[in-house]
This record gives sequence, C-alpha cells and structure tokens, in this order.
Amino acid sequence: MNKSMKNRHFILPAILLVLFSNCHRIIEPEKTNPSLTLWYDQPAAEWTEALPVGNGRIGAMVYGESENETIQFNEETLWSGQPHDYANEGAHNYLEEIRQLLWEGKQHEAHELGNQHFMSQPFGQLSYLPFGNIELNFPGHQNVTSYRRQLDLGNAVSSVFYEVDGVQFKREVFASEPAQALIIRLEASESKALNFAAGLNSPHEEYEVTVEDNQIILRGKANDYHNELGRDGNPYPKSKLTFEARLRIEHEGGGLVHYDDSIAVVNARKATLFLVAATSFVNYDDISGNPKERCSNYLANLEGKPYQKLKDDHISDYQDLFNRVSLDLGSSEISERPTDQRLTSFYEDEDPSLVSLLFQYGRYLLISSSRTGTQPANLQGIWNDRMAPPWDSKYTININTEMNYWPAEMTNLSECAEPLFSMVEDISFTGQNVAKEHYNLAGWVTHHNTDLWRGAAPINHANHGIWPTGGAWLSQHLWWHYQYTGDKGFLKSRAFPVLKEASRFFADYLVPWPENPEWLVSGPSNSPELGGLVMGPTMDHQIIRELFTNTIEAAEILNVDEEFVAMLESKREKIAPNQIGKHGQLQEWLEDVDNPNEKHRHVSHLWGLHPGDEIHPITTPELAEACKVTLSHRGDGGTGWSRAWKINFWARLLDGDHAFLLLKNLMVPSKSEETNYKDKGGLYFNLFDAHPPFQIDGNFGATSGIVEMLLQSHLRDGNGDFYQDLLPALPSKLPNGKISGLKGRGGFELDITWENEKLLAVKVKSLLGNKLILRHQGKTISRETTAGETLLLGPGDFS
Ligand code: FUC
Repeated sequence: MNKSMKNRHFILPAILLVLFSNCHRIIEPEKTNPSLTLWYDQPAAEWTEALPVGNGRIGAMVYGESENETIQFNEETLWSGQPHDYANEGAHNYLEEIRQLLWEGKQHEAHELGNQHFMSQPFGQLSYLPFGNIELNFPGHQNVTSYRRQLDLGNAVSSVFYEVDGVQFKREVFASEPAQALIIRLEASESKALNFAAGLNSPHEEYEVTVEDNQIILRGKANDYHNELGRDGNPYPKSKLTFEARLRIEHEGGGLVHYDDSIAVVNARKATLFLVAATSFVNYDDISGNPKERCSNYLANLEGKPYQKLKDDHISDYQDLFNRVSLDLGSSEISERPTDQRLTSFYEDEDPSLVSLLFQYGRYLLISSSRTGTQPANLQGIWNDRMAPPWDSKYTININTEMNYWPAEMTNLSECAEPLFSMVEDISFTGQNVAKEHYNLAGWVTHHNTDLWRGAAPINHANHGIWPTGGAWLSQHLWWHYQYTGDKGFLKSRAFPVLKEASRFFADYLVPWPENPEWLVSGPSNSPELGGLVMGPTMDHQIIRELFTNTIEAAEILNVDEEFVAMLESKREKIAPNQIGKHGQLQEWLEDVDNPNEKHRHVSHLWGLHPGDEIHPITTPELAEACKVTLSHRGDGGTGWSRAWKINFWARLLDGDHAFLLLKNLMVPSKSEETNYKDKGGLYFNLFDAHPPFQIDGNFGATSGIVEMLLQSHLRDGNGDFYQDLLPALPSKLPNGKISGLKGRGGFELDITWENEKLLAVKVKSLLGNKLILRHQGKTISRETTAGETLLLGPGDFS
C-alpha cells in the first residue's frame, strides 16, 4: 500500500466521523467507580429516591423524570420565626420545688410543675422550611430508552441519561460552593433537539414569580410556623424572613420564548441553568439581609464563566475535601448493579463495596451540607421538602446533631465541622440567659433542641425537654477539634471560652444526693428520652465529668485559671460514678431499676463508651462488660440512628462482627410510608438514613462506625499520648481492604492495609511531630516523630 492510499483510508473514515458526530453526537454516561456511584435505571418515584446535591448552603433533590423533571431545592437559612429569646423569665423560682418533688418520688407532680413554669417561651421552637422547585418540562419525552440516573460521589455531580427517538439527552446537576449556585446542564445529541419549558414555584403562601430577560425570579416570605400556638397556648413568633431565587437560562443554538412566569428554550442543543437563592437572614439576631441584592451578586459572579470552568472549579473544590480519604473493600459483579437492587440484596450478599459506598456517602453528605460559613447540618442535613417536617427538621442535641459530626475530624473533614463550632458559640451566648432565668446560675446551658434562632430553653414536655447537658455534649466537638489538629489558637480563642463557661454552669448546678451526700448529681434531668424527669441520670454524669476533664486539660495547656481548675477537679471527684446493676448491666439511673426487656432506641448511659472515652474494654473491662449486657438487653434493632450508634458501641467494645451485624441491620431497605419508627430503621433507595422518616444522622453515624472498626484513637497512655489502635474491631465480613487518609488524634494521618483479616501495612504521616504509638492486637510500636515525617510499618514492627 503506497502512502497516498494509506492516507485515503485514513481520511474517509475521519470525514465520516466528523459528519456523523455533527448530526448525532453520542452522549455516554462516564465510567464511574461502583464504590462511589449511586445509580438507578428508573426515575425517583418519591423524594427519598431522588438524589441529593448541596454546597453547604443550597441543597437540591434531583428526581430524574424525563418528561416532567422536578428539582426541589432548599436554602439552609429559610426557617419560620424571627430572632427570639426563648428563656422563661423567673423559671428558676420553681427549680428547687421540682427537685424536691423528684427526691420525694413525685415524678408526675414534677412534670406538671415543670410544664407549667419551667419551659421555653413559647413552648416549642421553629422549623426549617423548603424553598421551592425548579420545574422542567420536556415535551415528547414520555417514552425513553437507555435510561440511567446517577450521583457520582467522586465529583459530586448528579446526571441523567436517556434516549428518545434515537436522540440522546443528558442532564448534569451540581451545587457549586465556589459559584454559590445550583447549576444544571442540559444537552441533546442532535442540534435543535433540546426543547423544554422552565419554571419556579414554592410551597409558601406568599410568593410571586416573574420573568426578566433570561431570568425567572421567585420572591416570597416564609410561612408562619404550622401551629399557631405553642403547647402553653402562647403564640409562636411570626415568620419574618423574606427570600428570593433566580433561575438564569443560557442556551446554545435555538432561542428563548418568554412567558409571564416561565421561559421556554426551543430548538437548542445545549442549555445551562443557574439557580441562585438567598434569604434575609444574617445571624440569629439579625435578619436585615437583602435577598435581591444577594442574588444579583451571586449571578454577577457567574458572569462570563463558561460551563466547563464552573464544573471544573466545583469538582476541584469538592475533591480538595473528598479525595483526602479513600476506602477500598473490594468489589464484585454485584457492585455493578443499580443501587436499589444492591440495597435490597445486601442482607444476603453483604457486598463490601456497598459498605464503602455508604461510608463515602456520609462524607459526601457532610461536605454537601456543612461548609465553612454555613449553618450546621440539621436533622435532614439541608434537604427538606415539607412545610411541617418531622421534628421541624431542626437540631436535636440529645444525640442527633452530635452524631452528624462524629465523622468530621476522623475522616479528614475538619473544616466541615466549623458550622457546628459557630453554632455552639452562638448558643454559649443565648444559653447564658437560660442559665440565669432557669437556674439562676452563671455560665451557659442548653437543652435537647435548638433552631436557627439558637433556642436554648427546654421544649416539648418537661419529661424529656428538661435535660441540661446539650451544651456540655456539644462542647466535646470543639475539644476534639483541638485533639485532632493541635490548633492552640483555636483552643484559646474558641474552644476554651465555650468549655469554661459550660463548666462554670455545671460546677454550681450539681447537687449532693441525699442518700449519699458524698456524690454530686445532675437534675432535674432525664436519660434521653426514657423514664421521665429524674435526679441523677448516668449519662449526665458521664458528660459533665468529661466536660470538666476537657476544661481542666485545656486550662493546663493554656496555662490559665489555676483556681478554677482546682475547683473543677474537686467537683469532678464527687460526681456520681458509673454503677453496675443487678443484671450485670450498666445502670441508667442512680437506682438499680433498669428493665432488661427495655428496647428503647436511646442507649444514653453508654455515652461514656461512645462518644465519651471513660469506658473501654482495655481500660475499664468490668464497665465494658456491663455495657455489653445493656446492649444485649436493648437488642440489635431500633431507629436508623439508634442502629448507627450501636455500630459505634460494638466497635468500641472491640467486637467487629457485632458491629457489622448492626451495620447490616441499618442497611435494609425502608419505605417512606413506614413511620412507626419504634423498630424500623433502615435506608431509603437513595441511601438516606430512615429513622423512619428520613433523618440524616444515621448516615453520619454509619460512617463514623465504619471508622471505629478500622481505627480508634481516643485512648491515651500515662503521658497523655494517644494510641492509634489499628483494626481494633475488624469484621470478618470485611477481610480485605485499604483505607487511606484517616485522621487520628494527636495529629496523624493514616493509611491502613489489611488482607485475610490481617494487618498488612500502615503508613503514618505525623502532622504535628507528636509521639506516635501504634497498637494492634495488644502489641505496640512507639516512635518519636517530627512534623511532616512519614513512617511505613508492617506487622513485624510491633512488639
Ligand atoms: C429524638 C429522638 C427521636 C428523633 C428525634 C429527632 O427525640 O428520640 O428518635 O431522632 O430526636
């Protein structure tokens, strides 16, 4: 074959390819990693099947309907109500009487008095609200083939692919943090084939939609809270927040047709939609923001930036956080199946790659719902489509909010915990007035719920609302941040003031137990949310003991407040200790009255085992045994978050197989109509945790539980150096794997590899130059390190 012949052979197919691709460009789903992809071969039939995207502030749920697509969206500051101080003036006048009634065993009377005089004003808090919906109508797209919708956790882009009459269509949706916008890209494989109408609407009563140039504008005011009056008959504060969203439409080819409240794109090949949204919220005490101006600024920032650049910026921003940790547990052909099928068969096949998907989904959801400068993830993260969502989609602090943040530091997402720290700082102010009015004490206190307005007073009912250790528990997270990062500036200016003022409150709040005045006890309080109002629930004592310990250590590191430290030390000694009861269980209360048949979802008195650190099989074997007894009484079921907490408990008890059983019990399909939550936890097909109903905490608790199986770093030696316990609770069902980028307390980043259930290698990067102590199956390695040093070690290095 001579040269020109060869060229001819080459040129003809090339011309055909160009011609062909011009009229029929092939749009293929990109090849994605099954451990990082949720995908389905049909659209979402309901909200809990839609796929979530979020940039910390704006969240959206993508249904993936071909003909009538709905993208339901939220902005995290759209709540009912207005700035409000919930403290009940003079409530402290009834404190002693409530205590007295409880000492006398008159619990019912204590509840009555509490409900009458000791509760928040009004008797409840306000609600997180949905914002609106983007409606996209694609005429003629009823009967589609080759359908696939997916969420790629590798790049935080959700997409939909399908074919109609030989033309392929693709949608991409992502919520960009750098662009502060939700961005939707629509593409057809043929020119002029993209035709659709776009509109906005909102579930609020007061709103209007208008069209200006290529923008659809939604403006409105938040609905009032769905109940007019609190339980005490006092009205809820009226809603004052205003909001605006704008959808800007750009198209390639074709044109726009404008209607009063919608825009149609005709005969285009591609279009890009930008949704920006804002409210008038500035902070819990200020709602003077201008949503219109905010939206204009957001849009102005996007001006002139091509789609590919916005997408690249989004992916690099996201991957900066997400790519820090990878988990490979192996995969098989099962892993390639659609996610709903994988979830349905998981109880049988135990496909490890679904475990890694769920693990990374927790990290994805945290990055998507909690970024520097945003609100913390609430009970539903930032995703809510209901005007009266379950538990108001607010913050429940007697487990749920904290669970949301368990994975933050350990999975290398420290920055994502920042919104929680800011919220705690806010409440350390609003909680001062509650400390004063309800307890006549200095310092700050908060009870079992809070909202956008940083409510700190007890709500719902005295029998579980009066629980003063919410702030003390939240403070643990600021202390952890210091333990993981060694950031002394943070310790001094942010963590310590919070810890110290919380400790100040509890130092004066504790009272001697009349039956044994040597012991100081908490109360009136409850063991969430079981057994009603009591004096001296075990959980409170564990939390307060740890609060004092953390405050003391922080003061010592900062070299301040010697007298205060001495006072806390002497009080700490006297706090009622953990007790083992007649069934061998850890006692939930001062008295040995636990019911071994109780299956309640909360296992509050095991707080000292997890997330606390005062109970562990290595340090306190008898108490750890008692925790096992308690857990065996409570059983292996419960709500989604309850199962997730039990994964963490069993991992801390060093029983990987039992931890895996709980993980399995969480990874069962749940249906949205199942609202009898007593023993029904599971996952929806979009892998959202089912309380039921949807509650995001179980997703985060599952992620932290998987970490607790592979690495625990909360125990210390006599010098205060942390043990990095490797594979402390490795389940036999996860025999092979590699995790990299996990964080350990003391400033270490660890990659751990195992095979046939045996540790193969560990790579440790020392970030702060602290002493490294690795421990594995009772053997340790100790090394002095320098900051930045990387060590590579194998099982043979342990002695
Ligand atoms: C607590 C829990 C419930 C639910 C609610 C949001 O009240 O007991 O199970 O998680 O918070």
